[in-house]
Amino acid sequence: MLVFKRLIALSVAGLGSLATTGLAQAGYGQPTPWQMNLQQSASPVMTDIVWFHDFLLWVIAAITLFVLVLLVIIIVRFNSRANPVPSRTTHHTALEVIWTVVPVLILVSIAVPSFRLLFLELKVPPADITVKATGKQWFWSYSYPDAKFEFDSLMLQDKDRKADQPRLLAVDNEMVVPINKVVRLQVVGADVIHSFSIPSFGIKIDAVPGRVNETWFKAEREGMYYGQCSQLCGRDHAFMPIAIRVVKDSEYSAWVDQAKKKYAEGDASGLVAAAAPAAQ
Ligand SMILES: [Cu+2]
Repeated sequence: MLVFKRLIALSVAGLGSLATTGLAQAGYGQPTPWQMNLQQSASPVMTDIVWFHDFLLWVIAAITLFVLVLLVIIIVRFNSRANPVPSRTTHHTALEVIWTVVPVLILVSIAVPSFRLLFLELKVPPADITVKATGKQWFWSYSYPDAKFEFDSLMLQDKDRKADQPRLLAVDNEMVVPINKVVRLQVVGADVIHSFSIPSFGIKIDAVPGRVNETWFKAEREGMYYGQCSQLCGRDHAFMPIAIRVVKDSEYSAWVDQAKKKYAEGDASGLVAAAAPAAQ
């Protein structure tokens, strides 16, 4: 019993200390100190992912508690002191049917929303704009095939970073997309396998050399959204963040006009050559 009391005291103390450090509500687009959950959703897919995650958490918690209760009953009621003469029961048809059917029902209730989510992620709806992201050692290039320009996006060094820009996540040239528009995202690797990931949009897709992977997102909230390369890709893997700025339609068209001039062809290819001197 002393062990139980100590365990309870320990968990109460643990919860208390978590509460006082301020169990952080997860933020949008980037991690927050002491974050305890997924980043907040800014796209329909992520909203479903968050729902599915929470739903599974309840299912898992219920199963774990149920098993714990069974174990405690067995320990208390069926130990050799409390129950010196064990029953010799070996079959119980009703019980066996229940413990087969109930888990099947639980699995079906998980499978249905799981497949629905999978199809939502995989089936790209008719897109408003297309952006192609190319993973390179060790930065990303974004190309807007409709507007015909391409540019490189490199992590900002500490000396170039403004106060409101997050360390290791902010970049020099952000990908810009309009709000509430379906963005078809094509992802490819130029040298090795990278992975394109933005937690708040619920996307993570491998960038494989010689193969175009496709996914989509619809940003439902303006602001900055950050992610990181999520496939170990070499020396500077930790330093090739992804930054997407979501803006109003009018700001987006203004940005496209300006970007067409800024990233006029020729400049971009020069940048690529300069930024990737030695792939390994
Ligand atoms: Cu990487």
